[in-house]
Amino acid sequence: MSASLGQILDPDRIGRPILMGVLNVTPDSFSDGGRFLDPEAAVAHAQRMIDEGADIIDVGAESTRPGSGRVSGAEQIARLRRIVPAVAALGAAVSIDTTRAEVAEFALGAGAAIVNDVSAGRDDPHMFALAGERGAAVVLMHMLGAPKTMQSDPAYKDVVAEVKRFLGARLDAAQAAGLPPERCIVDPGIGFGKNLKHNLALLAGIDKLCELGRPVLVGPSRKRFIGEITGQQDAAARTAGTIAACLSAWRRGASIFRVHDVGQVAQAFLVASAVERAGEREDSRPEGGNRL
Ligand code: HH2
Repeated sequence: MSASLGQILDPDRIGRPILMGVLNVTPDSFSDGGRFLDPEAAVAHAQRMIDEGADIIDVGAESTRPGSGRVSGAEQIARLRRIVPAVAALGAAVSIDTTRAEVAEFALGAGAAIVNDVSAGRDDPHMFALAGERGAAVVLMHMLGAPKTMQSDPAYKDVVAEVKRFLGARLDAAQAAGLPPERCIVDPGIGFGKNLKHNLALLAGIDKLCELGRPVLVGPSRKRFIGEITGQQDAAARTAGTIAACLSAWRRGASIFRVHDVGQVAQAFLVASAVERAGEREDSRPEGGNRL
């Protein structure tokens, strides 16, 4: 059962976590580049992720891995042209992972409902106004610098406070441009201008980001910091570490999880949710009652 846009945007929603499956229509993404450039392979992968429990399919045509270069709007649209309408027809919400308003405009016209903007509206001055006019939701993500250079010695005094301040300022900028905060989701941008210590502090500090009053999305999936902890060099083999990061963030209030391995993450959440529910039932029993 997939979540509605209203449920996705509700910061007070309790219950099943929302899973955003990653569909990279790129030749060079860090863990799955080149696998889904072909429209048939892309749509089949989207269907597989929906069957496994994805509520949202996040389609992107530009890699933002550390060191990556830019892809023009026209090239992104060419990669997406057949894929976005076909994925939208599958029934899950579609989000478009782009920082360019012309790409977002194409995708919203082809059935997408969410813009996932890793620049939080800083790359393209038209992004917020476009999303505001079209009734779209927007993910505002924190990034220090740009993908080309962001991992060269990132520095913060207090990473959680600085990321929170940035996201608060971007919520204000969105509102000023006609995009109400009720349609925004915030994201600390795991791996975007952050070292291992910064990523861990942000995952541990999700409760502070929840104070912004908006749903918090996290995208730790397969990222380098997991390899730094586990020693796993193969990005596609970092699922267990991804699950651990998602569960920790969930316990601290994150509600949307951008992941590649939807089926495995969904199973982990089913078990963790069942344990939480059992704990709540235990807690609600009267003192001294029969606990068997
Ligand atoms: N991470 C990636 C891309 N988009 N969007 C949000 N909101 N949050 C994230 O953490 C995030 C994101 C990087 O992952 P991936 O898409 O797998 O790699 P690439 O950028 O190389 O395509």
